[in-house]
Amino acid sequence: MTTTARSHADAPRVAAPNPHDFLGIDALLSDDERLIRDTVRAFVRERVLPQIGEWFEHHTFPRTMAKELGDLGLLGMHLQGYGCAGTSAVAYGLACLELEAGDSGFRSFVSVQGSLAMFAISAHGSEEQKQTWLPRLAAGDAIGCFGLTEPDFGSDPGGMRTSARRDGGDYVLNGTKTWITNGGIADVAIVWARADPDDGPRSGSIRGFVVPTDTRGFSTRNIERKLSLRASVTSELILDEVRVPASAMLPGAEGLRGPLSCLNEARYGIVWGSLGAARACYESALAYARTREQFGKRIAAFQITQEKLVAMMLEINKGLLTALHIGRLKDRGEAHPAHVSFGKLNNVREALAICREARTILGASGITLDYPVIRHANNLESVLTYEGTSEIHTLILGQAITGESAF
Ligand code: TGC
Ligand code: FAD
Repeated sequence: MTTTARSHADAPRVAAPNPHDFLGIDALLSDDERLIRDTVRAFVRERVLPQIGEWFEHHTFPRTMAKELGDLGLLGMHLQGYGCAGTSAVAYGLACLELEAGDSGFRSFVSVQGSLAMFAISAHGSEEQKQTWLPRLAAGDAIGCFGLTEPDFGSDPGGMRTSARRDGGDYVLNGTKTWITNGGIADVAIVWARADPDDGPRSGSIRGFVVPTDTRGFSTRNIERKLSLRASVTSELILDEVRVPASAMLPGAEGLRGPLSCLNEARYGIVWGSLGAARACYESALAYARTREQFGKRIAAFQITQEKLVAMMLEINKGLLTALHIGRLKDRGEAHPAHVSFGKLNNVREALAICREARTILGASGITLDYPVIRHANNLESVLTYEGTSEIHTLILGQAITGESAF
């Protein structure tokens, strides 16, 4: 039997793949999803990209942006009621993607406000807590933060020492939280504490408290000299005999399950968001390679450059399919936390590799803020660590497939 090689002329006439959406994933989205995606993309192009280099350089997140993000309906957008937009998980993921194509600091702001602070109140709060805080947080009139990590308990929050001592009709909070996004600009903090500290370490019940940041004894100290996520405020929260009424406790969250349920939401946003940073770096490297000449040729014509660009394009498309699949599972109520760990581990790891590789294509130009690549690569170092390090997500997945806990 003889075989005849098919030429391109024999192939069915289909459009050549788009280098910016190679697998045509756009076609898998609904009109509503594309509209939200395009709206956020335009916002990032007009309001974030022109100034992000300066904000990153000056280590600042402009507080006025909270209101703009609120006006767009992006804060707590996947939550229902109380001024929240009530979108699908996929739409929320697409917004995270576009925001992080601008800068991880913007996606972080939206993650912490919507998926951590607001979700904690929405899922576990009392009616009074919801009515007091959710509309203001959704509008961007108030800023929220989420205090879980402590100086001695990062990956292992179950060991936390922050305490909530019952005193008559009040609780009195003592302890220190650290690495808290938005801490220094927040109006309200969700503080996780051990509510019966006299029972000893690891016992007792972890509870969440809704703490207005102007409560006496509550103070913050910003963490300076960060070389990553510079367009984001990261702070210590110091709680020194902070007295709150018992009604400040989140009634629906008891044990470590409470804060971890919030992390599922924020981790999900990162599954998408990290690919925004990766896409921005791929596009920057592709554009640069098509114009930069060395040895009398465009560097895009060198095989090694092409290999790098192709590897980036493959991982972005694979990552997007993963994100979309997990998003559709989430919208059907079928996403397990381990699915989210799959996406967070894979997509952040690949996004960071893409940003670093993109930096090499830009040569020396790649190390400046004139191009986005080193900024994104530096940001993703934080993203790899927060919301569960890559090692912790590996162990979550290891446990899911072997049944053995190796923490
Ligand atoms: P473990 O015994 O496994 O679990 C304790 C209880 O929690 C339940 N659970 C979950 N519930 C909901 N969602 C999840 N993903 C859950 N994972 C576990 C579990 O069923 C159990 O429930 P119950 O009722 O039986 O008590 O707890 P462990 O102490 O062994 O820890 C497990 C581990 C290591 C996975 C967990 O501690 C962990 O995820 N560590 C990583 C910590 C982390 O991710 N911190 C993030 C801080 S916030 C942040 O980084 C914000 S950055 C924001 C930004 O700027 O974008
Ligand atoms: P550690 O837990 O000390 O880990 C150090 C190393 O040991 C890591 O490589 C880790 O993977 C590894 N390791 C730990 N345990 C194991 C194990 N069992 N097996 C194998 N390896 C292990 N937290 C909040 O609560 N709220 C926030 O808003 C917030 N925002 C943040 C913003 C930024 C910019 C950053 C950088 C962090 C933020 N965090 C926040 C904290 C973040 O969640 C923690 O940094 C993270 O959980 C890791 O904790 P750690 O830094 O103490 O590292």
